[in-house]
Amino acid sequence: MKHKSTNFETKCIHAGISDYEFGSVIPPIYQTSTFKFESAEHGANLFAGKQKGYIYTRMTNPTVEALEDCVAELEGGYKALGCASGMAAINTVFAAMLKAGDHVVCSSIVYGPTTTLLSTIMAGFGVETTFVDTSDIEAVKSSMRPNTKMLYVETPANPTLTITDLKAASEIAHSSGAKLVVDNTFLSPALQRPFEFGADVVLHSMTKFLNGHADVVAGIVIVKDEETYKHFRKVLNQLGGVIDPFNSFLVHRGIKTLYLRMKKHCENAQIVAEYLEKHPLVKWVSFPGLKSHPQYELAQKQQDGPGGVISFEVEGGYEAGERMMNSLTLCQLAVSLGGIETLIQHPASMTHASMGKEARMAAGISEGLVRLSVGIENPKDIITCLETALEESRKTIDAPAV
Ligand code: LCS
Repeated sequence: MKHKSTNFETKCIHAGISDYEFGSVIPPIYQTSTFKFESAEHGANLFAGKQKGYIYTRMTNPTVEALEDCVAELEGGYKALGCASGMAAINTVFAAMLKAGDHVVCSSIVYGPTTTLLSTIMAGFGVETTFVDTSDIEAVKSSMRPNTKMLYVETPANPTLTITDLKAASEIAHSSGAKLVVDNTFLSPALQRPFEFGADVVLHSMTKFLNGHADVVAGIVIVKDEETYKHFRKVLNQLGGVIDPFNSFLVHRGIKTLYLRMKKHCENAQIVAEYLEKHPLVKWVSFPGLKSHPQYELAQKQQDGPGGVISFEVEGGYEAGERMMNSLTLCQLAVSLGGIETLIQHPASMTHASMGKEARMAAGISEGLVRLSVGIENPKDIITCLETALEESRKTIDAPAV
């Protein structure tokens, strides 16, 4: 009988299906679009759900299923649905849970395209959204309406790292007859498992920490019960935004080292955040592992670590920040996060540009904010790179006004 460990590092290696064809230790890549039926009757039975088996890869595929079962177990859910990207996962959740006339309460700070999706496409379909600072639980409570079907939170939020109290949020959602959906991308199940605090649906951009190697775009939705799973599966099958077998294999391989990577991401980010906080050319730093983070205590309660993402602002405004980003020698100037390499980007002109300045200002995403995804390099090398770049940024401050 399969030994079920409760230790996360063991789960990263063994979670999900363990018996593969031919005794393969690692899930084989079933790179096929379709599956042969033994007979016409067999095909009909599979379609009718009278027999278990595979039909067509948009519906299910053994390599994809191996990854889905692994992530579902890591999150403590019932089953999962692998998607083509994080945005495909979010679209699947919205399509499965919302209809015209429904109302959504969403964190004012979430990944830019999530905000835009709600305020444009979903609004066009007749779904209204109220964006609210979900770290303010009273504000969340007063935003709920009789037709609110979903409370959507990202915690820590991209890019400010604002934290939402998941237990309080789930209590508010449930007492209003709504469901709590949590984007858990920034921490991964290694550091936060929203179902433990009452969430109804959890989703990820697996492009980030779950895969961890910056070589795949993928997403996943995890649900708690069979009924929801069956409904979501039908919706995903109709929308069509499924993950493919090869990317499933790569993400599954990445997950084997999730525990180790997250530990190192947290350690490195803590060192870098403390360094930045003391630096005279840094205006402010937001990182859940710093006592100066307004929700440090909450992070200690609901997270098993601070995560690997830091946001900060350089003295001297946009120009100084730009000069700093153009002077990097090790950290790479690129969007995305959660990979083994350190990445830096400027949300106002990049990941959150689609929101528009007004919405960014209202949400507290300043024009000078820089986001750093700390990799697993030696932290001394990351700091040396930042030190040189910050010194370069000083030149814009010291330059005489023309
Ligand atoms: N959720 C969060 C929290 C994200 O950060 C992202 C992407 C998504 C969902 C969407 O996932 P995707 O479709 O890209 O797999 N965040 C990005 C970022 O901050 N920079 O580039 C992508």
